[in-house]
Amino acid sequence: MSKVIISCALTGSIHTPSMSPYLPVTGEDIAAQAIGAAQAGAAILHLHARNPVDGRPSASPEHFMGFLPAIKAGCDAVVNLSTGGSAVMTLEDRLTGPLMAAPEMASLNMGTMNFALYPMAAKPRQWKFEWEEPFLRNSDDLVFRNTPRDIEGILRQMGEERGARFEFECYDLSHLHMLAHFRDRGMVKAPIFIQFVMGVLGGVAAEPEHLAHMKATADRLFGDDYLFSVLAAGRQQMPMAAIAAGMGGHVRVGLEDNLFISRGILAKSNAEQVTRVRGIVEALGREVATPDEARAMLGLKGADKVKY
Ligand code: KMH
Ligand code: ZN
Repeated sequence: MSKVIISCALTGSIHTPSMSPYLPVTGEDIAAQAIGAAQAGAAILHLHARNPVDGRPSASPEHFMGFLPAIKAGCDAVVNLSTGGSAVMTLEDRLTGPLMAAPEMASLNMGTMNFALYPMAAKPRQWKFEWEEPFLRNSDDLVFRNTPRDIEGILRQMGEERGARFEFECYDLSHLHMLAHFRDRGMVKAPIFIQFVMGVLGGVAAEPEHLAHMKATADRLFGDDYLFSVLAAGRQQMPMAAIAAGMGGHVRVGLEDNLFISRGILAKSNAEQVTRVRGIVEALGREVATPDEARAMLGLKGADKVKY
């Protein structure tokens, strides 16, 4: 089995500041936690931007630049910028930071879908900022837009024009077939890095039989041309990562997708989750890939080719 690429998703646009004091939202905290996650073994750092004042998801290039240079100076991990941003953003807004930065990797969401965060609003808590509760509650009437035309545009602008390669976010079987469609159009080239995204309310549930079926489908559609990673949101994060590693896959952890390190215990940093999943991977007898080994496996352009 290959070495295991550990991705870490540092902050995302799902959780809000009142949910955890350890969720990094300032440029300094995002950079420090990213470097810490790299030191713990993360080869890829998946990054969203936030408004440093109130932690609101942000598309602003200025907010991306609040951490990108420090991360580049502080570690050799691969930077993977989100083109998903937040479902409340327009596609144009979502792309402003990634287009400016021209990173080695970018996420690419393979279908329009519901992305329901509102169950998290139901839990009574003291909200630090007034934007948090409505942001969560209104996700019951929100569409996370990723049409084929949107996907084609991101492939062209981030891939063909800026040399980024992709973490293809597949939340369900239909997304695998959409990815195969773009491979058939000649717009997606091997090695294809597929993230099976599980446990988002709007996508496939984080259950082993769904993972087995997603992998069997990807095997049939992509053969030897793909690598798979698994991210499970919430409490299934580590169990599904363990199964993924046992199946020969790669893993993604991070506070973007899960705020806890164990039942009822908040993770104190992204590095804590990276350390936990590294222990699982190594206990299974596999080795963790370095950033340069990940670059070789994924055909990346190199950190010297980014624009920040
Ligand atoms: N938050 C993950 C469930 C993206 O940023 O483009 C999916 C994700 C998508 O990370
Ligand atoms: Zn993300």
